[in-house]
Amino acid sequence: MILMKDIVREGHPALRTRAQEVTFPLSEEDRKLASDMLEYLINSQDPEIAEKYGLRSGIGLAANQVNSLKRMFALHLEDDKGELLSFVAVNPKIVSHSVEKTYIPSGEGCLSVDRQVPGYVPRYARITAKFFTIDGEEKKLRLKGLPAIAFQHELDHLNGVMFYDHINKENPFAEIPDSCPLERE
Ligand code: K2U
Ligand code: NI
Repeated sequence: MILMKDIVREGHPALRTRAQEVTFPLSEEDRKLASDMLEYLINSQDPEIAEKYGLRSGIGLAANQVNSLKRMFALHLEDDKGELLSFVAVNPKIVSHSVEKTYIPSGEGCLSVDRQVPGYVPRYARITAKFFTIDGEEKKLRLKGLPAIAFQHELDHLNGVMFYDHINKENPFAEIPDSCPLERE
């Protein structure tokens, strides 16, 4: 199972390296990595397991964060209708997005960043995402709200981008044009 010791932190070159496309069929190693990443998120959201193993809760995890430069990430969260979104996205892309932006009023965090970095992180409010499942099936999803934000946060990781790269350096809480803050649950 993936533990916090397996998650690389700021300063590790993997977080600033573009991950490479994965070829199908996935190798056994890649299938295990995908399964381990999703398992981490599930474990991290189980209070007993998270406590027992000292896991930080996460709704997304990208391969770069476990020092693997493959274009895949796991997401495990509920959407605003309470539907569970739980999958590993392979070779993910955003194929279209809204002009409107969104952001989390309290800012974003990251399992690879052991500090608070205050400020608004502008994200597209709605996206159409395309990716492959670990079995090579192409999926197309329209996402909004926290799922859309999480997808963009994880896709950034595959491109060596950290959430704070998007924060306004002069004024971290400057109003974001044409944006609407994420509604609290
Ligand atoms: O990639 C990661 O480090 C996991 C991130 C993903 C994420 C950050 C901000 C906004 C969306 C996704 C977080 O650790 S997941 C923790 C979390 C939990 C609930 C809501 C937001 C962030
Ligand atoms: Ni992150």
